[in-house]
Amino acid sequence: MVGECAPPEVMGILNVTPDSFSDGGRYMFRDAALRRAEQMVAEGADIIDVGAESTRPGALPVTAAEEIDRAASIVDAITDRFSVVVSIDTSKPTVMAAAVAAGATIINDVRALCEDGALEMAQKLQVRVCLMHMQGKPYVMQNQPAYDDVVAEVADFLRQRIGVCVEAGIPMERLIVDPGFGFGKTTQHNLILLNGLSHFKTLGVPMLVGLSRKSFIGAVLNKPVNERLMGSLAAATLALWHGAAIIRVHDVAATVDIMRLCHAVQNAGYEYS
Ligand code: 9MG
Repeated sequence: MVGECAPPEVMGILNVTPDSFSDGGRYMFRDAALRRAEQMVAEGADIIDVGAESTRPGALPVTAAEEIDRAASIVDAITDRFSVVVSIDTSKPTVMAAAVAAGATIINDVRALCEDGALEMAQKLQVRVCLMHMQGKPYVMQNQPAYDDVVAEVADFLRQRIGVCVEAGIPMERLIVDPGFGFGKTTQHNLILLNGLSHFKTLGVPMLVGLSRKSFIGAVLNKPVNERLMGSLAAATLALWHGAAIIRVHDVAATVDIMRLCHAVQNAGYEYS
């Protein structure tokens, strides 16, 4: 056997928004959010990603105060009760600070620290940061996204953001990248990205992917959001195979199973001669 690769991690999605695309409103209240977090931990989640502003296409923005109000006490309660890493899904510096003060140790920023003050705040907080690619802004990002070469352009953007972070004093060891499936991409762009995902290993930092229940899976399978589990698992399997280190999902238990199987195969020890 050649060296064992580290087991991938499963990040469970905990939306504390009234309008999240597939579980809108259900986890709005603290007790319900905590029960959901407890369930995901029991199912094997390594990370819980708490998000208080929906990033689905067409979603309206919320204020920083509203985001802090929705997220900080939940981050605090999760880190108090459970032995699990918590990430905060936000682009706003004040929300980053409040969530990290409450116990979050990863910033998951779909805007890759491009908002005013975000880069400086992430550097100051000294936690891990996930830099995601998005073409356009959430409200309009699905209005005719265009690329000459989606894999190369997304990778170039992420490489440039890694450079900016390192320059600002955030070391490579704290960085994670994410090609941003569904964020300013057509179905075809998403499929090409998934097929070309191993290219992102050249960036030299771990890769996170969020594929769970996304529209391109629905478009290929012609299935509504509540019937996309099998498609999501197939997409996650391919992503793991192409080198993803963290998989962001709604369905934790099923993803933990496919992740364990992929990891076992990847470490089985056969080499082509
Ligand atoms: C918040 N959020 C929604 N989808 C996402 C994805 O694909 N990746 C990351 N990092 N965050 C996401």
